[in-house]
This record gives sequence, C-alpha cells and structure tokens, in this order.
Amino acid sequence: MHRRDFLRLAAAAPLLATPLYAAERHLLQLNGYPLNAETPLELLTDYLTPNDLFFVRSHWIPRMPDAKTWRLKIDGNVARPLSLSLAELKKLPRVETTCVLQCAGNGRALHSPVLPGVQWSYGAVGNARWAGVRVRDVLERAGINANAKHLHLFGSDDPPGKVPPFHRSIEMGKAMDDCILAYEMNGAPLPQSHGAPLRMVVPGWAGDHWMKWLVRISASDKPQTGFYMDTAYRWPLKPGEPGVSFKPEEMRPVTEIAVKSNITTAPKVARVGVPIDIRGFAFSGAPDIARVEITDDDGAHWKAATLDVRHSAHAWRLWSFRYTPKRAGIVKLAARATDSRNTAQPRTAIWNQSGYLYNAWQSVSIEVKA
Ligand SMILES: Nc1nc2c(c(=O)[nH]1)N[C@H]1C(S)=C(S)[C@@H](COP(=O)(O)O)O[C@H]1N2
Ligand SMILES: [Mo]
Repeated sequence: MHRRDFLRLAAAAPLLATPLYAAERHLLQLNGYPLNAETPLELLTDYLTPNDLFFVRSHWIPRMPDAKTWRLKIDGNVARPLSLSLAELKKLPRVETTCVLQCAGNGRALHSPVLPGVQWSYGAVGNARWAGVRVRDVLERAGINANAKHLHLFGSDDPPGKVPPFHRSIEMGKAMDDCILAYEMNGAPLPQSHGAPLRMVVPGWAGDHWMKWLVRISASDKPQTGFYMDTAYRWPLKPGEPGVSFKPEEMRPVTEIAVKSNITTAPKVARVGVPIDIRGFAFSGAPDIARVEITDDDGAHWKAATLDVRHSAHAWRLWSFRYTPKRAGIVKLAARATDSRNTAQPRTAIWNQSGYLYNAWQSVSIEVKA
C-alpha cells in the first residue's frame, strides 16, 4: 500500500463502514447510526430519484415526531404566533416543486489530501418532486413583521449531552421567495428518514438548510448562532491557497450549490468506429442548466451533449452524448456543465477546509478495442 493510500484510509477509518454490496439496488452506507448513506452514482439515472434510493444524511439520532400529536409552531417576530397540525397545514394552497437536494459535503472524499467529515463521493444528491405549502403563505398567516430578516428552523432531533443541536436559519428573502414546507416526496408521504411529517425545501441551496422533522419556525431580525452557523457550513469569501484554512471572518454561510455534472452511464469497453452513448445529470444553484459538454482530449475541445426535455429551474437536467471512438487505447471522457449565469464547472474544485461543494470535472475511462 502506498503511504498516501494508507493515510487516506487511516484518516477515513472512523467514518467508513464496509459498504454492503448485498442487494442489487441499494444505498452505500457510510457510517452506523445515525444513518448516513449515499446513492451509487450509476443508479442516479432517473429524472426523479426514487425515495428508497435517495441519500440520507442526519447529524444526530433522529427523534421522529408522532404525526398524530405533531404541530408546527410559528413564532418570533410575527403578529399572531400559530401552532398548526398537519391537517390544518394541508388546508393551505398546495404547491409542488421539482428540485435537487445536495448535501454541501457531497464529493468531500474526492479531495486530496483527505478532509475530515463524512466521506461522500458522488451520491449525496438526488432530484425529487416535493409537495407542500409555501413558507410565505404560512408566515403571512402569522402576520410576519417587516423587520424579520431571518427564519430560524428547528427540527425535533435532539443530540446527546453537550453536543451542539443542529440549529440553522435562512435569510428571510429566500424563505419568502420559493421555499416550501414539504409533506410529500415524489407523490408519497414524506418518508421518516427524509424528515416526516414536514421538512424545508430550499430550491438551489445546499442540504443543510433543508431542515427535517420541523417542529418550529421562528422569525427574527438576527441569524441563528451556534456551531452549525458560526463554524460549520461556511464558504470562503475569496478563493485561497489550497491546504490553508480560512478564518471564520473570511467565510460566509454556504448557500447556493455549485454548477456540476456527473456521468452515471458509460460502457467500460468500446470498439473503434462503433458509437456509444454516455449519460448523466447536471444541476446548479442558478436556475437552469444552459449546456453540458464533453471532451475526449482533457478540455482542448468540447462537444455539446443533448439535454433531456424534462426540466425545471432548480431540478437537475439529464443529458446524453453519442461518441464514436476514433482509435484504439484508453479514452478519457469528461463532462462540464454551464448554467444560465454562464458559470462553468471548473477543472478543479474550489479549496475549502470542509470540502464543501466539490464540483470538479468528472471523467470516465473507456477501453477502446480495434
Ligand atoms: N433536523 C435535521 N434536519 C436536517 C439534518 C439533520 O441532521 N437534522 N441534516 C441536513 C443535511 S446536512 C442534509 S444534506 C439534508 C439531507 O436530507 P435527506 O436525509 O433527506 O437526504 O437534511 C438536512 N436536514
Ligand atoms: Mo448536508
């Protein structure tokens, strides 16, 4: 074993359990309990990721609310604090949105040297159709005050001892714009592992904002404080020297996810002159993917992939590309997405000590036979 490989393994050991390869269709379990599990990249081929294949990320042992006695409290800087049951919430206008949920840490394992944290590779991401009520409708019912600039989010999970609770807040502008409180996922009641009975859906923003098992939302003039706001989930204001840690004041909270494409489907072997199809998905925090391109010469030339007809501002876009190998040997195909703001996926991801928002070009190697 190379020294580097050994260090990689040694550093990752406390977090990595042996993946279970027993079932055909399965998640890859990354630690014990609470469950953190990602979807194998080659299974992320559907426009809507099936609920049972959707990655799970929970900081602490979940305490799932009892749907019968559960209520959502709405308080803080509002004229009329409310407490709503699920039946009462469901009387508000129902809205649907199809969008990507990606953990900020997706791709952390692809950084070198290895960074501490759950070792996600490609599969802490999925695309789902979420249904519920607008955050705006609920807050307007409660008579939200104009000076409330942040929405504090509280789930029912309860960490042990002095471990900091997973408390977060989100800017009110975003919450009032397009966020929903979801009780359904892909046409089914929201599964327990994904936050039943109610979770936040924050289109275009990283998963840490998508509070599960919601029990209270509270309007405030200040952001939430605590470990998960002040230390974790922060992103450099300006790019820095790889390997050098940023200070908290050189960072701001992670918000939008970064433009990215992944290759889900490609043959291992091809023949000279015989076309092959490769497929994948692309998404960004900016609304809509403008294009996906493929290179076979490490970025010197790019050709446009075909985008699938299905799309929605913050959903992912499936794509396919027909490629005819010209000569025998190993060919490396890499994909690059560009979003509606003309931001293109970079060759290397932006360095940050937590390994958030990894979005470097991904490639596949194919053996081309004569
Ligand atoms: N209450 C609560 N909500 C939470 C979390 C959590 O630990 N507790 N994890 C967050 C993070 S970091 C992510 S990436 C998403 C994951 O959602 P999923 O498990 O439905 O895929 O939930 C978010 N919501
Ligand atoms: Mo996350």
